[in-house]
Amino acid sequence: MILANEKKKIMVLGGDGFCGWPTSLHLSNLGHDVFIVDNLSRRNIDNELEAESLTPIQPMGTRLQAWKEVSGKDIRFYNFNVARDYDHLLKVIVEEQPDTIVHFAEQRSAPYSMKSPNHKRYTVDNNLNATHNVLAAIVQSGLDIHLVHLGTMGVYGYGTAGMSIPEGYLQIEVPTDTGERISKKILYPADPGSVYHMTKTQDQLFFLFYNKNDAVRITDLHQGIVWGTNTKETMADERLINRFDYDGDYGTVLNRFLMQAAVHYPLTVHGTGGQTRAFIHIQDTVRCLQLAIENPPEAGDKVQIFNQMTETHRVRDLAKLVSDMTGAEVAYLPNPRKEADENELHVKNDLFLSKGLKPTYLSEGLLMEVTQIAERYANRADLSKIPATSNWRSKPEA
Ligand code: NAD
Ligand code: USQ
Repeated sequence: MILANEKKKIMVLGGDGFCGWPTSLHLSNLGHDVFIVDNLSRRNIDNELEAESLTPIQPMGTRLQAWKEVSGKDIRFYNFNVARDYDHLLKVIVEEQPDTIVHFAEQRSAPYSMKSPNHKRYTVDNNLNATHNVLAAIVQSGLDIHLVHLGTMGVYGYGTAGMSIPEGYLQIEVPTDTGERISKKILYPADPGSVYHMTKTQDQLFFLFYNKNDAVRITDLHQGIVWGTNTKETMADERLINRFDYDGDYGTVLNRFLMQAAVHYPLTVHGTGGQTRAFIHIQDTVRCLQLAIENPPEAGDKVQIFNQMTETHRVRDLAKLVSDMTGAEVAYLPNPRKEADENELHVKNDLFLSKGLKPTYLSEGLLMEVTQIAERYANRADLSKIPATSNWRSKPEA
């Protein structure tokens, strides 16, 4: 719990989603005054894809009523499109006067963003306009609001040539025309691997500009792949359960493997499985959001960037881990994406650790996830939705 003078009013954009819902509950539980904005586009995409969360997520009204019964706390909900309804967004900001805006409201699947020209255009339109509208509205409101945005480790690309990826900025030294050497800190060079990831690299430039021009206080969290389902708060009542995506577009690799093991489907490793990625448990995601909100940049500070991840793993090692634990078979499939077959990945995450993050590692949480979620809801699975059908190549390679 927080002290009365630490209580903040927090606007959560995208608060119905996989990260946004448990974050809203966590912040509300701490004693902050939380309200959610979401246009339920993610639920509509489920309708489009004819896929559903493995867990039985409840409509927003039921979720909020359950939270009121469990905690005695109110979370308010506004349903509108942040990317389209600028006037509505500005009006809510001016009336509510939030101290912090947490921005999760983007289309977050790389495969979905690569399905067709229309999916590419929707992702660019939605994500860039959502982020730009929030920044423009903060400036137009005249309020001193701290914006906390969910970015991705994918802005850096995943190849590091042996060095550790720093937290956002790279110290470089370049020669001048007169032969002197000068030092400079620049944004780490962007290297997106999908249209979705490309929108996150552009978000960074929006932040750089609005921070420089209008002194907006911004924290950008470069998050790795989130695994797990529930947090302390979402476990309090089954009506609060979080979403668990397993389909070929929205399911992320480790949660897919856990679900596949539970339904006896061979684990779908793309290519050699040599891709190394960064991971974080959903319980640590909500804790990181709390730490970012509690540690805002000062007026005049440049954009604060934290790497929000706790460990790195190679995809084939994850498959082996899940297979050893459950007896699941492993299938090596042609990779539908264009990505390096094998990569090393070293990432710095000192900033969150120094602020008190105590990571939940795979070794502690995996088995619980298999038995309490994947096996428990296996009867809701539609196995026809497991294959990844979105292809990065316009034509299959010869
Ligand atoms: P999600 O799709 O489950 O949630 C996003 C929410 O935002 C949805 O409820 C959706 O309806 C809403 N939304 C989207 N566009 C909107 C708009 N224009 N107006 C109003 N609401 C809108 O995604 P998530 O997994 O919770 O991810 C949240 C954020 O975290 C994303 O920005 C994503 O890029 C980032 N992130 C996610 C992961 C992960 O593994 N899930 C990892 C790294 C970063
Ligand atoms: N992969 C498999 N088998 C599968 C699914 C994925 O081998 O069944 C491989 C992919 O080819 C890729 C890796 O696993 O090499 C990760 O894929 P993913 O779908 O788990 O994650 P990704 O597409 O990178 O996107 C997810 C979130 C996104 C977030 C990103 C963080 O959907 O919102 O930004 O993780 S990061 O990867 O660090 O950029």
